[in-house]
Amino acid sequence: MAAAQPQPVSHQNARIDVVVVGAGFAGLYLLHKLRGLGLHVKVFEQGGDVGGTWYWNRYPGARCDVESMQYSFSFDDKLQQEWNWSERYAPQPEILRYAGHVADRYDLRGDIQFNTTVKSAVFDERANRWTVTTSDGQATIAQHVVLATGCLSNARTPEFRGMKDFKGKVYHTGNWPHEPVDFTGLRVGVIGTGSSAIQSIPLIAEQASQLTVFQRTANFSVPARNAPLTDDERKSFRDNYPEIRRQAREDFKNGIVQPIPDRGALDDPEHERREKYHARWTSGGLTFMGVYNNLVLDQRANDTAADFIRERISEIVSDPETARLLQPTDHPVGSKRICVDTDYYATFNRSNVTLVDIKAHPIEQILPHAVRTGGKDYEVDALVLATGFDAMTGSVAKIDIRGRGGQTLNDKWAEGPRTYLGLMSAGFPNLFIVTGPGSPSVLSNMIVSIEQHVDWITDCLSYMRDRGAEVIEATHPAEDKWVAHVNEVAAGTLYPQANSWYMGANIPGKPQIFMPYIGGVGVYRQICNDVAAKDYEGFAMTVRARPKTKEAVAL
Ligand code: N01
Repeated sequence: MAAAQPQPVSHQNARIDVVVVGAGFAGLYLLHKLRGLGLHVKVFEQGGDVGGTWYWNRYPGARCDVESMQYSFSFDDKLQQEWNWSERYAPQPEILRYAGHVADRYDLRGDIQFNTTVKSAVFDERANRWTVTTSDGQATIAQHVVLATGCLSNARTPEFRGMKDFKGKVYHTGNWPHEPVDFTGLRVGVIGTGSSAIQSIPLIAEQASQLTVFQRTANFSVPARNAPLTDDERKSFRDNYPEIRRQAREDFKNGIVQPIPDRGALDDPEHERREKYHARWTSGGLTFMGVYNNLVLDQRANDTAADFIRERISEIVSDPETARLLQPTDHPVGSKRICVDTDYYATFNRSNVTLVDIKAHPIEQILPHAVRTGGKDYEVDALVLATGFDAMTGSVAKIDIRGRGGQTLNDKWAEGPRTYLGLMSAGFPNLFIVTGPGSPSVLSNMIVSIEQHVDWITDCLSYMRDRGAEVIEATHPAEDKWVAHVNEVAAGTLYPQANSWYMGANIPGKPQIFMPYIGGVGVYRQICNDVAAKDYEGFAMTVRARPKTKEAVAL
């Protein structure tokens, strides 16, 4: 086969100050804020519309696991007063409509180029400009690039022997078709039992004639207790939004307002502990992990919560062997993102649902109409891969990013991502990352973290402009110190014990390093604010080149 010819590249002439990659919630808010500074911004988005993760993840049952009254923008009070969330956890189509509404409300679409993938970004050290090349063959020159590419946006399809011979349809939860998928009367196989599978399995089971779930690792899941929101519930948020949003930013590690735990799990006698777990199980949602303040710190404390969930599983699931398989035993609860479900465990009581243990017997081969494991063939007409993402770094790694001295970001991150504050990586000037590795990102309510990063970046660009600074970059010593701090904080918790995507453990060959910052959004925000208040301590800024000299400013 002839090698693909390189596409000719043509240059866009319009002056662009900032190229933003991605038009999810981060890209939308960035565009709005940067325009407010009077900057010329161009957003490239590979999808056909705004919404990022909510554009791609259209699988049945997809909804947010953070309550919508909190998983929403806070930057404009009129927006949060006017938008009506219908349910406690809004379904994906509604969140996507919200993203579309934001784009229209602030008239953002004109500066977003859809169906366009950023291929490379190369820094020209003489001009102090990035050249961003896109799939349409254009090259855009910009002073700054902001990667708003999302943490879970690079869907991962494992290689199974014989996959190409499979005759039925294959779907990936992270890249679901736009047209409705009807499984009625079909034998469906789902591979994977993470959040996406746990949300979709109960709905697929209602349609399929037979559903076979291939599970490698059992996950902890708690009931969502989703329900329509009442006017009173909406009103109570709206009336108190300033304080609720402040608390989310400052008082809660994960950016979600919830009852504050005042003690550890072992401080209560067993019957009280069980009552508290029951109360959280009954009210539902992610806040189950917030019942005590040491569940992710102390193994014995964690065991009490894990045992409680395992008991609920054996209570719900009728077949003892299926219940046993569904009970996670290989990681502390919460060390992988806890799942939030509607009727997940009960679905295994249906006569048309079978659970297959592919830990004991890994998938040997995909046949034209079946999945073979443990020497047995499970016949399927369609396959759903709920196999997750190359998280946090995957989407960045797909772009050929070259900084100072032509170094690629992929080379620099070969042993794991290195950033200062999750915002910049040394050697890559004027390149920002929103919710990058080394920031709370996926351990938090993403919108809280997105707003914080976008505000910080916007303030930083405004500061630079006021001082005539042309270049900002993280210094190596500041980055080294931050990476060490991120690792040290993670090592003090139970998180690194799990083979999670937080650790990169789901991708064969990916360096295993705990990527998000566990210190909490409040602490982290304060650190970022302090850095800015100390004239961007740990960053170096360079003033605009005057005739032939460049003067590093001591800022
Ligand atoms: O992906 P996952 P996800 N052979 O990586 C299995 C967010 N999210 O899309 O654990 C067999 O969690 C894998 O098995 P194992 C949320 O943050 C949020 O479900 O590697 N199995 C696992 O069971 C979440 O954490 C929401 O042994 C293979 C599954 O596939 C994150 O996205 C909804 C395999 C992947 O689970 C990712 O969730 C959905 C192989 N080769 C997602 N490779 C909400 O807001 C992988 N697996 C509610």
